[in-house]
Amino acid sequence: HTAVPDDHPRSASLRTRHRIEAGIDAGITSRQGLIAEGRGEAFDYLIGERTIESAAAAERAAAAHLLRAESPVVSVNGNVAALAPEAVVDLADATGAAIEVNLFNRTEARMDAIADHLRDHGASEVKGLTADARIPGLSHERGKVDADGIHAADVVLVPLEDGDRAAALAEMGKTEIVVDLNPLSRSPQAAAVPVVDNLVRALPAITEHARDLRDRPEEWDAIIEGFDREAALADAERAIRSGQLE
Ligand code: PTJ
Repeated sequence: HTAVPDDHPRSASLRTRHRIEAGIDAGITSRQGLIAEGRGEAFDYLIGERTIESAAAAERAAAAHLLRAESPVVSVNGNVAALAPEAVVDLADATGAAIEVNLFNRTEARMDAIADHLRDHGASEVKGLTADARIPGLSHERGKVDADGIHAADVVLVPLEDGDRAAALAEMGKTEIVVDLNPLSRSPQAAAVPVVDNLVRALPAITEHARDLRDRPEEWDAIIEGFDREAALADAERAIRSGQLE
């Protein structure tokens, strides 16, 4: 690839796109991941490629949820692994969450490539390969999870989740944190905490809040209860429709 010039007005977004292409070449990202990236870029453009205030509030609530949880898990798919492997490991470190690879289009080759990639970026343990439990209501391959991972988790962060699986996890009674730039998509609609922000901004922001809140457990409940998911979704939709780009 030719390098993306820093002075290109959309250099950050072009660099992100190259990471997805590299993820496909490395056997990490699915070809459908390219389509997902295109949709994400379109919404990010409309929201002004920034973290809106209601998303920042969601990121703080997400951090409080992960810190308060008994068994939090961060779920990783082919797009997340390509875009932000360091940020996933950093977030898991800051919150004590486990990391589990969980794919929409599951293949053993991609599972292994993603687990290796995360370990190369400092993950000490990567779950998802055992696949000894199921999410009820999903077809065999799509429902596979680890018994001591997502299946047992009380709080799951599922960035860029498919709508069916987001609904099935919510149905299992899990507190779901979803990162998705489309506020109308079914996954953020199913989430206790919808984070309408780009994954590459959202994960480091949640980590920063977690580091800030880690030693102040007395504040977690109020932050969680003070977060209004409906208001956050409505605010994101308003930001997109207003078209006031920065
Ligand atoms: O690796 P796999 O097999 O698990 O597949 C992963 C993808 C993402 C391909 C799969 O889950 C999928 O097809 O997802 P969808 O249905 O395309 O949904 C992806 C959602 O994420 C869309 O609503 C996009 O707008 C949004 N999105 C894409 N990129 C980003 C994003 N949201 C936040 N940050 C992004 N970088």
